[in-house]
Amino acid sequence: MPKAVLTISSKNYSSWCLRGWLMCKLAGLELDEEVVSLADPSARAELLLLSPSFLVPSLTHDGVRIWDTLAIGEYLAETFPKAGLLPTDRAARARCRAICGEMHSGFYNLRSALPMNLKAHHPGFKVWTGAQADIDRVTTIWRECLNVSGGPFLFGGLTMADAMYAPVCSRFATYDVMLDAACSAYKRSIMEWPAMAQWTADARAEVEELEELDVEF
Ligand SMILES: N[C@@H](CCC(=O)N[C@@H](CS)C(=O)NCC(=O)O)C(=O)O
Repeated sequence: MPKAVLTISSKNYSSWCLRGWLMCKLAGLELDEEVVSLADPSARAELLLLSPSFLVPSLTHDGVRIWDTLAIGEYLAETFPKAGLLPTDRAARARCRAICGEMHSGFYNLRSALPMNLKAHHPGFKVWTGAQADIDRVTTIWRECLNVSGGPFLFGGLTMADAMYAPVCSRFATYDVMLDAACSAYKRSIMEWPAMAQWTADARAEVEELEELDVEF
């Protein structure tokens, strides 16, 4: 079987690519990374062939192409059931899917006001009320999950939910978001997850910069 290919864009800015890539690492999938620059028109034309939505990440594995992060997680969980992308307990599995769905379809204010930028650090960043409401909901989810599981990850061991919330941890670090002890410890565990540390190091070495996301706050 040919090696899997994950099409991604910037490691510094693309939070969905980070999620998809972490899910592949969790599944133990050996893959080649195909990096496309979304600013480049010829790369966009090529991407259209790989990802009908124009969006990345897009995974090609065993003749199957999947161009949505949540679908990538579900595909990997189904294809590699022993990898633990979903909890084994039925109720925990349902909660895991629910919080992955919440991340996938919500938190618009948080995502737009605090864009992922692994190279940046904005101490004293002023969070506006709309984004704060999203932060409060995220930290409520984390506290509830960590209380039930005992940590260190949302469902004890790593699952696809941790991949979904990993870019939020990096945003909290970038924008100096104040957290309680439990959420801080969770953020630290995610940032120290070796796959996350590897992605972060790659992102910091990346040359491409998007001016609109590198404004001074
Ligand atoms: N719902 C999609 C969202 C993917 C997405 O928005 N990807 C961004 C990069 S983080 C993208 O490809 N944007 C296209 C562009 O910038 O032209 C998923 O779950 O994969």
